[in-house]
Amino acid sequence: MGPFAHDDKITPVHVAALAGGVGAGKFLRGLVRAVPAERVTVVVNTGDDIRVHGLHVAPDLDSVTYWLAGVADRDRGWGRSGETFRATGELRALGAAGAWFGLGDLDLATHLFRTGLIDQGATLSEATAAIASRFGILARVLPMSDETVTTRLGVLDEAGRPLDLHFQEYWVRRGGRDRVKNVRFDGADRARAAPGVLESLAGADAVLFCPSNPIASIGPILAVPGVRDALARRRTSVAGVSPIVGGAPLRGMADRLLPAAGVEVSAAGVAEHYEGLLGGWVIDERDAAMAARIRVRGVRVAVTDSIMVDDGAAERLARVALRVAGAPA
Ligand code: FO1
Repeated sequence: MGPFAHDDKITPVHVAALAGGVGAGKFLRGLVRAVPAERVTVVVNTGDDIRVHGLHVAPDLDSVTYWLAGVADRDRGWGRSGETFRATGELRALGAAGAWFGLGDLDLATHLFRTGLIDQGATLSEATAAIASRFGILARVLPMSDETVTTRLGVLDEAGRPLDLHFQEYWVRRGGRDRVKNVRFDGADRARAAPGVLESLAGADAVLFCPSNPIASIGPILAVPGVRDALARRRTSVAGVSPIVGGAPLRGMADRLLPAAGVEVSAAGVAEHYEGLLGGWVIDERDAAMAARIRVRGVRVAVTDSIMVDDGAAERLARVALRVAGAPA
């Protein structure tokens, strides 16, 4: 421990975090208790973004924003608490093409506002900053890129027919029932990292991988040119929290996507998938037996209770992650 008390917030640490959906939201609430929020930059996946009813919907940017603002729906995992779905109900009655995607009435305001700004010439980064500011968020929330990158899946349906689906069509419209054969990030090779992304990944004292889906959430961020190199160059102070506990994701579809990428569905399998990028890896107590397998790859391992039952648990987990990254707060 440094010269300051354990629970103070004056340790001068800057942290960058790579983030996706609900696991990231919970973790980030803990991180901004461990480190002053002004010193946290969150780089967010936009591969799930989709146009619905002419609106730019950015599920992971919104998840991060709503969780940090304390307005997320903890049980549903996405969207806002106290939400109603009257507009979506009406759109379904009208037979609107995109109405399979449930947009809450409060959430709709975010998409209307973001789309309006973008139509007037703002970048996604600028629109994101405006939304974060409305919610009083002190952390810097950055999309991974201002350019369009789209996560698409090659799947086989129940009859064995091949389909090519947007991530949201796979997960929401079709309920994740198809067998995933491959995942790709269309547009990633041409995309440029958004302003501040590569700078924060290079300049932070620690970079943390949130416990997010390694394929659908972290995968698109790593596919943006320059991101992998920025992490590999400072690998020793990069650490992650395993999203896989006891051989399964706590939530979501990582267990269906990891095998399609040839990755074992385990805390060790994900660490190996991030090989060359990680200096430290946090695994749950249930996976303690895997620590040696990860350590032989030159990665420091911390074993802890990683279940974020509340913000206090998330803060403890964030402190463990910072410590294993070599930047205790
Ligand atoms: N998930 C669902 O399971 N059903 C939905 O209708 C749905 C709508 C939705 C709208 C806005 C938003 O920000 C997220 C939404 N999600 C919905 C969650 C989303 O599909 C995924 O969980 C994330 O993209 C993964 O991080």
